[in-house]
Amino acid sequence: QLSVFEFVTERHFPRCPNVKYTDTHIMAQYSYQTTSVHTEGDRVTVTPRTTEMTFRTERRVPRLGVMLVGWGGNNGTTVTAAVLANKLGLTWRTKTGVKKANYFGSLFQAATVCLGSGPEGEFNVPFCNLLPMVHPNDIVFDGWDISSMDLGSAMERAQVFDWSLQEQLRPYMSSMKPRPSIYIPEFIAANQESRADNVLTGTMAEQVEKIRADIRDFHQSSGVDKVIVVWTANTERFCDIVPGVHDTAKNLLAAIQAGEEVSPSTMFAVASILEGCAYINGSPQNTFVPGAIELAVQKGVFIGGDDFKSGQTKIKSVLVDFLVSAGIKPTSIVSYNHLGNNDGKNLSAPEQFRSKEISKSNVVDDMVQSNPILYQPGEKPDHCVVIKYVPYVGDSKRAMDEYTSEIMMGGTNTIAMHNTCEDSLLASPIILDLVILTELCQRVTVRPQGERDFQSFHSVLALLSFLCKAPLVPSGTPVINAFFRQRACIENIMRACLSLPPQNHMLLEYKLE
Ligand code: NAI
Ligand code: DG6
Repeated sequence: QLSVFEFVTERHFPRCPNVKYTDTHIMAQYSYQTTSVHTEGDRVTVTPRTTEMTFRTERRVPRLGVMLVGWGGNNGTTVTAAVLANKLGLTWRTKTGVKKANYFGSLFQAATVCLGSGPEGEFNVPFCNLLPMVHPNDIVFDGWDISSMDLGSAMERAQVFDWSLQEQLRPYMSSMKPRPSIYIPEFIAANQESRADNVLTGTMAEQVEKIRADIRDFHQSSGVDKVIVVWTANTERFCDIVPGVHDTAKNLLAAIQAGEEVSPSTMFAVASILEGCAYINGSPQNTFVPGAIELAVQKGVFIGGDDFKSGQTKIKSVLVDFLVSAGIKPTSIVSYNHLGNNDGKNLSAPEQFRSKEISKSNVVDDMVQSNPILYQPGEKPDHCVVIKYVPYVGDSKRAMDEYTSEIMMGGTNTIAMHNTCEDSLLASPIILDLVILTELCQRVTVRPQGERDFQSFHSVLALLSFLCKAPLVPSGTPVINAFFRQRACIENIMRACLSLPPQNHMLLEYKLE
């Protein structure tokens, strides 16, 4: 599969001097331009800087295996079935007509990038054509669940897909069965206990070893080249970070041996990292305790999270950015939602709700802090998050938001919105984008001028921020929640891999005489 740039290079710019295609790599020379700001008292010094770099991207797209923790849940079954439906090119009839499998909601499969412009206007290409990357149809799935239900029945339990589509998928889905998983009841809501009929026994250390063996087994038996593990199991309560237990990699490994308090999601993270597999946390809990982060850095394995940014929070990261960057001052944000799926049931317990409340609430911080004209130091809008469990609506989540802002001369602007949609159909394309982007990042290395070796991205893969409610970033680096900044980061890094300048939207070529 040719990337668009290869197509463009061969057809239109046959002698592009800055990009070289070898049999194995795309080598791109890149001038990284930044602006460094230094303050001393009232004096501000602004210095433009340019760093020359080489971006190197491996061209061979591997066969990717994805292991989902919580495979039998709504997200797990939906993403697996959606990929299957796309792969098989399924269509199905509903009361509004015939529907066809697609990947709407996926940045890479359903969004485009403007490569540039010419006499015919702007030239947009599918995001996935920029660089060689995994196609979701080629992903092989496996996973674990504390519920033993096969994926055909679990898909029915999820009530996400139309019945006629389920009927077509069931023969394939029913043959998939989740592997037994780690279950420590106090981390998820007590109301989940009746599901837990597929659980590992033994010491914590033995259970981590079993998960590692499962990863190796899947890797070998499926014939995939690499495996990425994603937590899409129930939201856990936060784990207290105890010095001597969770603070370093060594202590964390010792704590697992000693059977101290370590959450199942952290145990999965440890198992994955020790197997050299990237691990993504799709839920809000603090899986990545300092010891898990240190372990990932030591082993050079990517980790990413936290909490898929799928609906209400995604809109928030657009809307608050719009308001603050337009000079309007949001003073109160109230986000209410109700849903009736098993996620909603689990979140009806206070400790699990608290994890979600935290990840849904921090999303406006960077935008507020960016504007000291509107906000005094430490000042924030009121921000209230409510989640209610209403079984009848199932996976069809209803979200209502009210944004109140101060406008000119004491005026008030209130925006209210209502959003209804299937939660798992929003989350599934995000799961795909997360693993596809993580896999791509495993094939990109960068060498700053003057250095001998190519470097990988930091193990804490901040590039995934676009897809996460509470982005995990390396210590000391800025957390960006604003939607378009996050998207531009992905787009511009991918452009850098092709030696293309960042998209600056200046369109000067149309603005001069
Ligand atoms: P779900 O409740 O349908 O699925 C979770 C699955 O995890 C269940 O099948 C459960 O049996 C299983 N499970 C629980 N503990 C486990 C363990 N220790 N090991 C293995 N399996 C375990 O929930 P859903 O809707 O699939 O969501 C999954 C997670 O993704 C939740 O934490 C949710 O908060 C999060 N999320 C969902 C979004 C969405 O739009 N659907 C967006 C953002 C996050
Ligand atoms: C209700 O808030 C349940 C949650 O799991 C959310 O549906 C999920 O985290 C998506 O959140 P958001 O804010 O991106 O729509």
